[in-house]
Amino acid sequence: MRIFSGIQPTGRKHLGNYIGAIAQYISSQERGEGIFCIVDLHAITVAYDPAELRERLYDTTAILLAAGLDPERCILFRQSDVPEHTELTWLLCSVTELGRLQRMHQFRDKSIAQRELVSAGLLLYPVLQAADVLAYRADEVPVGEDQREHLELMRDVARRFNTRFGGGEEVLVVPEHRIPSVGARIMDLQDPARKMSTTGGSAQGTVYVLDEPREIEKKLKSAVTDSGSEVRSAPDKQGISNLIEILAAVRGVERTVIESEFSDARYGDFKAAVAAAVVAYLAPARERYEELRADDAALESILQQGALRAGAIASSTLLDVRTRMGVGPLDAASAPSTSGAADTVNG
Ligand code: AQP
Repeated sequence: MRIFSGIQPTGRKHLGNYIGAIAQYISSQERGEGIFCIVDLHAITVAYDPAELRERLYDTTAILLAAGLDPERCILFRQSDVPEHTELTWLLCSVTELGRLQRMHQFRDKSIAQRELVSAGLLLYPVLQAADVLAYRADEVPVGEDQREHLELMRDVARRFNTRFGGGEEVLVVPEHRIPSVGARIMDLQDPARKMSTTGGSAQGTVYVLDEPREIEKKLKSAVTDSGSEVRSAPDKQGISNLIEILAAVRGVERTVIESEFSDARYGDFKAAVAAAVVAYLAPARERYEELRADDAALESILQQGALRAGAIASSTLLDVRTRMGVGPLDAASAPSTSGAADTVNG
């Protein structure tokens, strides 16, 4: 089983990213061949600072390693080091419906939030995401709930490609999403109607992976709840429901287990228990992070080794795709090398 997922090197990674995505990456190393990509090309679709992007990329690499990704057991690389991703994006544009891209929730939300330019990249974001996954013929994609719509598009793109160019074969694997049953959508602690988010949330309502324990406690203890007193999930109790979700995800149990355990608890005591659990949950990653982040050269070396391995897989898919689409010469052996990753990496 091949598992692929990408994560943006934007902002500071938060508890939603950790529970919805990173924790799944770590556990997937036990289940199959994990390929994880830090998607710097996605990050340039909204306003950004070039120097900061590079720093954030190393930050994100160090967080993933600190959380438990092991480059001996998975492939970890930077998207822009493997040019097959961008080539496949263009090729897949020919089987992607424009109207569908324009209706994507993320495109609509983010284009409204843009103060200056709404870039074409923002519209094509889901096609690049499809290319990321399809280039590796991945079977499974661990993501949070907010990515469900993009995953559906990706599956349709793969199916349409296979119908149009596959000649009856599944040239591109139609991947399954893996959205956790608990913790798929962690909400902002101050505004539990909105998801915890890098760009759209409140600072007080967002727990960052690298927050100090005291900061985490403060944020969780001041989480918005309701005027009731029952620790129970309900549509009109979004704040408490979110805290139940967080504690269930952190402990790896069902929500009902948390509801039974805290059925007689007061909100204050419940919040204190959630805070303690989150502090303990994030502590190992925070403690390992500083040492890993201090060594840019070591991080760069891990990414480059990962890009070499990723490029070898992606270039073989691209050869197949190009041939099927009638792009380039028919004789694959005479085609110019598409292994740009190796060129990039070897400088
Ligand atoms: N609140 C969340 N709950 C559960 N999972 C979440 N994810 C994001 N937010 C939540 C999952 O995290 C992974 C990485 O997301 P990304 O690459 O989009 O990184 P990001 O841009 O830093 O994350 P945000 O917070 O989602 O940014 P905004 O809101 O600014 O676009 C994905 O698998 C995602 O599902």
